Amino acid sequence: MGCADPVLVNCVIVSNTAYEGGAGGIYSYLGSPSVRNCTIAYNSGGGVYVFDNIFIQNCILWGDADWEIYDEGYGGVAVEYSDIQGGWTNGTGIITNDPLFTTGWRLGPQSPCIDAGATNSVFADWEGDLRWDDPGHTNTVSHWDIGADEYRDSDGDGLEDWRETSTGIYVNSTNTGSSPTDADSDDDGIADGTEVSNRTDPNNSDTTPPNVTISFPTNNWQWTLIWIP
Ligand SMILES: [Ca+2]
Ligand SMILES: [Ca+2]
Ligand SMILES: [Ca+2]
Ligand SMILES: [Ca+2]
Repeated sequence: MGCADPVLVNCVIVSNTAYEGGAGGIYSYLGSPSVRNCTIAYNSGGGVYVFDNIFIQNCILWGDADWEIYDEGYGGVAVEYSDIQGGWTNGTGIITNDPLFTTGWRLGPQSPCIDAGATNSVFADWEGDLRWDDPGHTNTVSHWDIGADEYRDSDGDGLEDWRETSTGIYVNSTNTGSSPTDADSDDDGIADGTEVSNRTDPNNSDTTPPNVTISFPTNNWQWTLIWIP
């Protein structure tokens, strides 16, 4: 970006390559861009190059080769509530923990970026998930997540909304066919996430995990296996 003041939101800028004098993520020259809720990761040739000014808020900068932020020093680099590998010399609310990405550069369930960003005008994430207060995480700052993705499991069944595709047909753990607003899609008393973990179909009440009881007698040389289907 040259001589411009754009606002970038919910951008996933990953795995790009830049050569000498560039930046694989964002190259800012003679401008003052604002970068909010973006994920900039695993680019080569640097994450963000700043000639003069930039404002970075609720962003992940992780795994970029050469540097995460390079400040040429002719202006100001303001950073807030972001996860930056190796940290940054000044700023507010900066964390340095592995963001624990999962499929599609989304946040995994144990990501430190969940509920650790600041409230801003980016009310939905890159795939349309509304920013929300995850009941499984204590708010570090607000209920906004850091990065382009909002971790969201609306029905609390252990499967993020994006995995629950509402088709009624289970394909795999990233296309479960179950409902993102019904924790037990087939009404068999077993949560969708538990069914996927147990490799049963969350859309079919006929498939339930076996109830297995193993008892060990005290004589130590025989044992009994009881399977209640
Ligand atoms: Ca959140
Ligand atoms: Ca999401
Ligand atoms: Ca769910
Ligand atoms: Ca079920």
